[in-house]
Amino acid sequence: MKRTHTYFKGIKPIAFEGKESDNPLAFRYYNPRQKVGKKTMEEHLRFAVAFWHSFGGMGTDPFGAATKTLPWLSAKDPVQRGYNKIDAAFEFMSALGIHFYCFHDYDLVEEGSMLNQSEERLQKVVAYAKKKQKETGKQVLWGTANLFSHPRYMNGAATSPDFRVVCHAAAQVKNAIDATVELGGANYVFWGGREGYLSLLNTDMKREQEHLARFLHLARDYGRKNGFKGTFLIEPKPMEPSKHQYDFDAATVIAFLREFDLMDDFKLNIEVNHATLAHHTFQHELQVAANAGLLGSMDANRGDYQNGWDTDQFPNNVYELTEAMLVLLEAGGFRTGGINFDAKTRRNSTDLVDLVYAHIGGMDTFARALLAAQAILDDGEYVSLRKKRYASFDTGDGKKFETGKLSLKDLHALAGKAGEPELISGKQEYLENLLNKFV
Ligand code: XUL
Ligand code: CO
Repeated sequence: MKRTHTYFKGIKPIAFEGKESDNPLAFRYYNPRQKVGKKTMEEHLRFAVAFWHSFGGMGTDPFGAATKTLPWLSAKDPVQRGYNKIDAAFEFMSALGIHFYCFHDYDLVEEGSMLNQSEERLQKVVAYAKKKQKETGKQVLWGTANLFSHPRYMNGAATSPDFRVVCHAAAQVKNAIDATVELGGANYVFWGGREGYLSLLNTDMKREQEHLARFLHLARDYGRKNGFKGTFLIEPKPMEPSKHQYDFDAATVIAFLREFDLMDDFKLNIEVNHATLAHHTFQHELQVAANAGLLGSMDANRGDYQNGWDTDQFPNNVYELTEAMLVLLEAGGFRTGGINFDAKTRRNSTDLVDLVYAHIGGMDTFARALLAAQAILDDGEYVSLRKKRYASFDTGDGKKFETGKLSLKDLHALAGKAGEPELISGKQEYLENLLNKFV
């Protein structure tokens, strides 16, 4: 069962060489052990690889067949393919110096034709992954169940109108939680691509959302009873593949968690391209989650300014990620979460080394953003300008308003007394330039 095969031939461990380096197979900014504030870069960023895109993505799209040859998928036996995929992933993580990975149940091994066959396969591959983790120190950032690919989920999984489908989804989640616990995973994710609807004409939305809440309670109870001490994460997305997904955005998910009493166990996994599909910025979604104390983890990628779908490209926008890193740092950073590259190389990027370039680029971009954000916070002007904007609430009547000591009538009286307030600039361009100084 053990393999010593090399899939990424000729790729030596990627080293930090500094920003003057011409070596395309080196980091220019990501220097894992460099201190940024109180933590090292690797402690801040906690990068993870995504099994589905990086070791399962073949380059198919709705218009065309696979373009990529993934040598670890060439074995005849599905369990052997699972072992080989794990070998490839661990080899890749070692080369990049990435310590975490994320998986769906059926990324680890293909689903069988019967539930018990799938379970047997999964247990074998999980045992192998556990052994590899022991040998290498690599860890699971999060596990999840694929509740969207199989045709049975075409009407939803936990929200399917067919109870038999809900049972299948539950079985998968039970097994995926077991796998996550067995592998010591720090988080368990729910992304509900099919938990939503295509048409209200055939949908009892209220009943479906109650089923989703019931399902999450059962999963939480099972996990807690069976040794899962990590964080449960919900990953918002507004649409695709459902026309309307119930976990639309961070605010919607937080309201749902509050309504159904799930706030103590669940946090949010915010994905860049999901935020932009919801017509928000990534930093907006992070801030909404942070304000509720629910900023759990991130799925890193980027959309496309012209296309309106989930293109899942690797991140490369330092300016935008600097804003995101400001939110993360001000919220105190990750606890159990991290940065999972839920991103894929383009369909015509067909060399294996393209996967290495993609991750180097993503990691360097986040490293630059982290450095810039920390420098902005250390400089302090950004923080003090924002604080100053609210200075009228720091003392006097403004403070009384904040502490609930004034009525609407009191405010009316104060308005009459104060006269028309003078205009105070929001200084947006000044702040944008300030950010630019540090990126
Ligand atoms: C889909 C997506 C998923 C989740 C895990 O848009 O982001 O890959 O991250 O199911
Ligand atoms: Co994702």
